[in-house]
Amino acid sequence: MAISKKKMDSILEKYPPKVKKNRAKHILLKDSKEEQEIQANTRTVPGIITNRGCCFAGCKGVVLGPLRDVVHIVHGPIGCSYYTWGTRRHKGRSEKGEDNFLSYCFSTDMQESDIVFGGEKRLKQAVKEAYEIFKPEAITISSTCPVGLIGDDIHAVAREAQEEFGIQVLAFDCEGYKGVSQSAGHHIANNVLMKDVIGTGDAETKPYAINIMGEYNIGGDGWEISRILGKIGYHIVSVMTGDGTYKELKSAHKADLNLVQCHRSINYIAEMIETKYGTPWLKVNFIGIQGTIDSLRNMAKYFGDETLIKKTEEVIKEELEALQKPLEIYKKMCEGKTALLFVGGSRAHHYQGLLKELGIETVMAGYEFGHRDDYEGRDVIPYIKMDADSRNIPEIHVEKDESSYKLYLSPEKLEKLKKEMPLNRYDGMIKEMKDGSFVIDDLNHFETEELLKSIKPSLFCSGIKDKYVAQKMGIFSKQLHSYDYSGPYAGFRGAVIFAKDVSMGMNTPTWGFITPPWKKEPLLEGKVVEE
Ligand code: CFN
Ligand code: HCA
Repeated sequence: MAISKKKMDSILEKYPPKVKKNRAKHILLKDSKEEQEIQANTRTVPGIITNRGCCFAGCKGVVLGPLRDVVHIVHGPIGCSYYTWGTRRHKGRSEKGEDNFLSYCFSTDMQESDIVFGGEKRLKQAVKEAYEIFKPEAITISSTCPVGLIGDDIHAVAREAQEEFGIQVLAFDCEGYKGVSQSAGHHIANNVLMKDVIGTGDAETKPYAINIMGEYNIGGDGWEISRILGKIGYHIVSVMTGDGTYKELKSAHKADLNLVQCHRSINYIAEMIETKYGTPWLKVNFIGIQGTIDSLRNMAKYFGDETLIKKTEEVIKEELEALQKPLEIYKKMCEGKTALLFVGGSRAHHYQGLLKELGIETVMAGYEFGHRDDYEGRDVIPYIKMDADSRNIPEIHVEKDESSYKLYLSPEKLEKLKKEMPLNRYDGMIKEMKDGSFVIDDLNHFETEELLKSIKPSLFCSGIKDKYVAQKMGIFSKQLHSYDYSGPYAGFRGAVIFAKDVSMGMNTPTWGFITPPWKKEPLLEGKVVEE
């Protein structure tokens, strides 16, 4: 059941007036007749316990962490390392004796004396030990909050170590307090990888060379995507960064096309590669059956090769045949159910198509830290190379300012491009949602509880911080960050696994043994609801 504007207002009524005013800007009732705006990527009101992560989480945890042939040293007291050790489920496997350091947890474990007298010596020693014991391809150093406060020069340590050991040592100023969420950390990681790593390799590439960007192999998602792309005949140059390697990343500039799965975390690299090397990027979504099909078709269209287009259709047909039967069973168990989604900066959008395919309606959705373009969309023109040829096309006008190229298209050309390749416009979440449903940014625990009580969705897709709040209310909660212990959920086979998991979760008799709070305590209106 969706909720009314009146109900939403009554929830906000509980806040002091200033907080209410702030939160109201982050909440939007979808109305397709209007051009809608939402406030996002702003500081959470102090006092509200937000679900967001920090800058360090976005840099080291999200973007760097999955690179498996690199030793990632966390410079700081041990907590930041411990609490991020293995929880994100970005899987990695190595072949032919390659390195894989993913299961390790490297930290300088700073003590009080390091905070008082400086931690550079300790960091230097940690880099030395890591090099001598593991001999990795490269080492990263990520700063946590106290490092920024005491002013350790991690760049000087990295430079010295780089000279001494002859491998790249990359330093990231990703102190947790920077920015308003983990989003700042994505940006910091993107900048350094682009500046110091991408473009330094010279690996051989084959035809149809692509990078898969913003895909972190959570629960094995990237493996399923690679399986499909491999079957069609694509050559994957690098994956950023799920089950990815530093070695491959160095030659990422040699791909013909960049696929962007999670726009939020990797759009910076996608755009910088486009500007520097002229490689276009294509927004894809391999979550959901139609999403996967559309993405594959758009890729084939980009290369425009008849054999590739034919092979793509063959693979789609074969994959669809294999999943039809199991999917029918799960669809029956999902039909008519409702979902409330609150995840990160892309999945609350990406999963809506898959849910719809199973017959589950998304009645409310929001990001923790998405930016306005993740909600409202933006125009991208990924398949026009900014090279001499395209500059000669009369309706495209390219200008170069100090730092980047700008592409101007005539409105007619833009309209035509949008029609030709629907995924080319990065649509954002709002467009996906049904009229009358709520979009809500940077949700918090108070609002989560009130909304769950009012909406009583069949499914709450969120993370570890609020999963059990929902389940204690008798509402099945699926972690869309870690997939609990399951996955992959991407691609064709992943769609069936997701369907199975949510069918079981929503239909288990367990929920009948729990008395939800709305049956025993007053709601905001002060009445106990009788059902
Ligand atoms: S794997 Fe990604 S898909 S990278 Fe990002 S925005 Fe996080 S870690 Mo949690 S699951 Fe989540 Fe996205 Fe991109 Fe993951 S929705 S919050 S920072 N995210
Ligand atoms: C992070 C990582 C996280 C947390 C997941 C959760 C992840 O934000 O630092 O809150 O359940 O996916 O592991 O988003």
